[in-house]
Amino acid sequence: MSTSVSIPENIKKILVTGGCGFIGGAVIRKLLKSTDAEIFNIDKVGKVSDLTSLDKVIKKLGQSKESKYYFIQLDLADETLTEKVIFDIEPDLIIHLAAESHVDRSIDGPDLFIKSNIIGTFNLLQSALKYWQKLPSNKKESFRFHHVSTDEVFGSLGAIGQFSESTPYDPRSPYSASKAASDHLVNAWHHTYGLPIVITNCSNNYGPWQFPEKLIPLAIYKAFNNKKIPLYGKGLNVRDWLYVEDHVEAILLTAINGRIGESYCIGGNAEKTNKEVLESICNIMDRKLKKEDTLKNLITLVEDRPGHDQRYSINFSRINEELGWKPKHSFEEGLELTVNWYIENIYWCEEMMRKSNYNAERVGLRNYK
Ligand code: TDX
Repeated sequence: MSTSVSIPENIKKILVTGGCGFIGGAVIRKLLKSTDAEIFNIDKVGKVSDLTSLDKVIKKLGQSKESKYYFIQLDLADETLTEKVIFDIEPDLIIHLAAESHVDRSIDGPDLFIKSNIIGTFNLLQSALKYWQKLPSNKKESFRFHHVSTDEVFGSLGAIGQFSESTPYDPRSPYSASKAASDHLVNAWHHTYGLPIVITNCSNNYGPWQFPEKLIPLAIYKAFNNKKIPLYGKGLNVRDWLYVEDHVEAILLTAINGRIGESYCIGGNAEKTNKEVLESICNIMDRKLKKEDTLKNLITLVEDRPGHDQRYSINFSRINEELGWKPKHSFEEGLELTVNWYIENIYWCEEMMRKSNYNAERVGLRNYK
């Protein structure tokens, strides 16, 4: 699918942070296919990071793209090195995705989330600001700092209502609190120092290459291996699901054409209870794997997540009206593509789990009891 955004000629160097993550990797793969700009990936390569998704695409694209892609292993918590790298690269655009992102892990160990998501963003902002202030006026004018965030900063909805750009922040987990803090820092660097920023707040993403700790890939992995599929609480919490490629288009569109200083809410128009999501996965897998007994029998209610947000729903009118974006994949299409990919790449899940010493066990209850 071709992107509906074209990267302007004057953007010759794009710096992506967190390119070894699920969404960051998808952003880089799209950029490599749709621009001749040089792409720099800064990533600390944490526990659940993956380099294979990019290796494959770069090999396919051949030598010409290989020489336009640069990977720098760097933890943004390192203030001095971060500044040096920004000045060495001289980016025209920064897309900041590097973040710890799993709510359950943030419950067990919030420290890493504070360090990566808050201190990391602070260091990147400071370096970007110093760099931006020294740019010549034409480059200064066109430079952008794009911060990728989540709908979880808005808290939890009841049965009705939607999040939009004017919803007050009300984060409730260590993860969402750390993302909310990073959003506030980005806004403050714009209002106080004039740094040209854009923020996007997106709903739940799914698709290929997502580490199998999040609901959808975990459920596919468990079902494939005939293991119990854990459903938290009563399974009635609602999420608004967006196929990752649609999110990537929204990120690039807003990074290039979004209004400076604004935030844009991005959603999938696909609200589902967790129970519905798991049943849909099992239905697809029953069909594909020609199961006699439905895999739905594996779905098992387990203890709820502490502080579990009830419902997320996004009103994405702003990005739709201003930039013409809407999701291209329905939930059914996206889920089919995702299940297909995981069935064909189940070895990738096993390899990732082995590398990160994770056995698809329950996380997120350690500090609770
Ligand atoms: O085994 C599970 N069983 C289950 O019922 C897991 C892992 C999750 N759940 C529930 C919890 C949530 O209600 O499924 C829902 C989705 O859970 P996650 O995949 O962990 O995502 P969520 O907590 O909704 O947060 C996600 O959306 C916003 C991402 O992980 C964040 O990174 C993003 O910012």
